[in-house]
Amino acid sequence: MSSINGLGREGPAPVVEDEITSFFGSAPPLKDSEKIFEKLNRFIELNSSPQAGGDGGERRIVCVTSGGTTVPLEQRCVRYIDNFSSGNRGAASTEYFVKAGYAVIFLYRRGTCQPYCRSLPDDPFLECFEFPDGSDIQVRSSHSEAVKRAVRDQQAAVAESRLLKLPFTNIFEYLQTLQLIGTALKDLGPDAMFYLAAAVSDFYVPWNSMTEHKIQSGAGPLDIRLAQVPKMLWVLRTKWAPSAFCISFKLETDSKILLEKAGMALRKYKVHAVVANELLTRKEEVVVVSTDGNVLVRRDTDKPGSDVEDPLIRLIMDRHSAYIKESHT
Ligand code: PAZ
Repeated sequence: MSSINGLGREGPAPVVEDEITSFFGSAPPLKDSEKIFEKLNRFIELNSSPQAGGDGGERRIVCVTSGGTTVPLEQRCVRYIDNFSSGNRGAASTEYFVKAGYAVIFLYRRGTCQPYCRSLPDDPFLECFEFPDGSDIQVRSSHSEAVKRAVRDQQAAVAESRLLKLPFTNIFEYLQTLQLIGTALKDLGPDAMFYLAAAVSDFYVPWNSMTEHKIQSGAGPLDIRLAQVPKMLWVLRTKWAPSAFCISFKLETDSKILLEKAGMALRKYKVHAVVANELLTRKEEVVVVSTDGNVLVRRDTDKPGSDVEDPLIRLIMDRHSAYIKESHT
């Protein structure tokens, strides 16, 4: 599945504009794009006022991408190619960014892990409530602390305009929304950050070569030709938001090639760091690869329930601060 989805594949040389124009030109129009654009601009405006940062400065804004993109096989989609990503990395990172004072645009795959919901049971809505003795619905005492914390933190983040959630399902919606965010954040220059933790498909079926209706099984074995998704990271870095601080991720299952591939991505896309992780250990440790060298970041195993995102976000924030300082000198 992941090889079809192309996770971890090195892209071709920086994409030509034709490929990108053709990708966006043939994609189905993004639903509600005007509303999304308005929401984005309002969020950016609120966080760019001199009061927003609390200490006399503007608040920094980070776009966190999270979860995997699907690749539809039919226009009226019944079947699609997917990948493993749970959205845990993006959701956890969002919580730590908000805690550190950032405003977060959380671009997430529908149905994946959400910020502040990680400590809730798997089926939170049905598991968290009860009707004791036929009285009104209430939160089960066993879940009450976790639910209270989740509701309080999520509502505070939204009320203080620190969290804007934008959903996607397929590769078209993801890249179209990322483009809107990229161009909306352009004017923030180095104060904006992209933290691209989503697992993005490398191959797709172009919309205009996709069958409209459900593929029929009677026709025998299925041959599908997948086109390469243009490497939008390059466009993000050179056109949409060239001054933004940019962190990309690299996942591999073979530890022998992980750091080499992360280094190649760093050089090719000129991102400020690549977070390298292995499928099986991704919740325990990551390596931050940059031109300053490689830094191993580990979860604090002495602290029960700790996250690798806690030290990771602290490191990324320090790097972002240094970048902003450097950009102003
Ligand atoms: O979403 P999750 O917490 O299950 O996994 C996170 C991750 C492995 C998808 C992320 O850390 C990552 O490496 N994303 C980029 C994957 C890639 O395209 O190489």
